[in-house]
Order: sequence, then C-alpha cells, then structure tokens
Amino acid sequence: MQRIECMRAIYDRLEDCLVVTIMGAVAAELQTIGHRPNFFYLQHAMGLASSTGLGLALCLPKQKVVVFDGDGSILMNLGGYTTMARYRPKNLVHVVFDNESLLSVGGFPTATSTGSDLEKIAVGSGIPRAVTVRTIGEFISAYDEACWLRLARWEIEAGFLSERALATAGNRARL
Ligand SMILES: Cc1ncc(C[n+]2csc(CCOP(=O)(O)OP(=O)(O)O)c2C)c(N)n1
Ligand SMILES: [Mg+2]
Repeated sequence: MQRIECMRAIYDRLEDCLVVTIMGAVAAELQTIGHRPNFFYLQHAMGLASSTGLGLALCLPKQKVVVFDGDGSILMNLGGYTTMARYRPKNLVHVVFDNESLLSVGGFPTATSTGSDLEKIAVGSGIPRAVTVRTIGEFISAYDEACWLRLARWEIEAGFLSERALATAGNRARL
C-alpha cells in the first residue's frame, strides 16, 4: 500500500475539511494530487501537526478537521495523544502514515521499525478508537467509519487511523 494512493482514495472527501499535514513527503504528495485552499502544510514544527489539528478542531467545533501525520512526527509528540484523548473532539480524524522511517530525510528507521506500536500507544493514552490498516480497502473503510462515527455523534468520534505502509526498499523509493 502506498500513502499517496490512500490520500488519492479519500481526496474527494477532503473538500469540506480543514486538512493539516506534516512537512516533507506527505505534504508533497498531497500537493501532487492537487492543492486546495483548505490544505495547510505545517512546516518545520515536526510533531505538531496533531496538536495544530486538535487546536483547530476545538476552536472550530462545526468544522471537520483531518490530520495527515507520520510515525516519526507523532513519536516526537506522544503527549499529543494524551491531550487528544482528554478533549477527544468529535470533529477530528487523525491519520498516521507509518512507514517505519524518517522517509523525508533519508529513511532512517524509527521506533515503529523495532516494535513500538502506535495503535497501542494511542489506545493506552485514552483515544477511544484506533485501528491499524494495511490495504487501501481497509483504509477507506476505517476512514469512512471514523467520519460516520463523528457525524452520528457517538462518543468515539475522535477517530484515529494508523496506516502502516510496507517498509520495503521499493516502496521507499517510490514514496
Ligand atoms: C524539529 C525538527 N526536527 C527534524 C526535522 C527534519 N525532518 C523533516 S521531515 C522529517 C521526517 C518525518 O518523519 P515522518 O513523520 O515519519 O514522515 P515521513 O518523512 O516518513 O513521511 C524530519 C526528521 C524538522 N523539520 N523539525
Ligand atoms: Mg515516517
């Protein structure tokens, strides 16, 4: 599974969302699919896309907010999970593209390559719903479920998705 395929698959659904991305490859890939004025590519502040998205979601409760995060980035801000869990805004979906590496700066392996499990960290932090997916179909279903839960005003509306791309050399070269 490729990250750009995931974003392409839900691109139409992002039209009415505020979208916050980390810097680097994720931002570049989303821009490749097509920039929109509601897309914000966070520069330099590694780790803080999730916190930025949380702040937007809390300040604009009627506005849907989607964060596209990375494993290296969220690992720099694990406390962000506990804050997301505390406030769990109904209008926030957090997607983590976990390629087990700092791809944008050369592909150095992150802690998820040696066993750290972001889904378990999220759940342990108190995020009510977190799911790891490995295929495009699973990704779309999980994304839609997170949005549906939000629109249905369930308690578990602070949807969190963790997508683990295959960390093969070929994948890294293409990402
Ligand atoms: C505080 C800080 N440290 C380091 C960097 C350099 N940097 C930019 S992107 C990146 C890697 C991000 O890794 P990840 O979130 O896993 O995304 P990926 O590159 O794998 O898509 C790094 C280390 C930075 N921008 N800011
Ligand atoms: Mg990464």
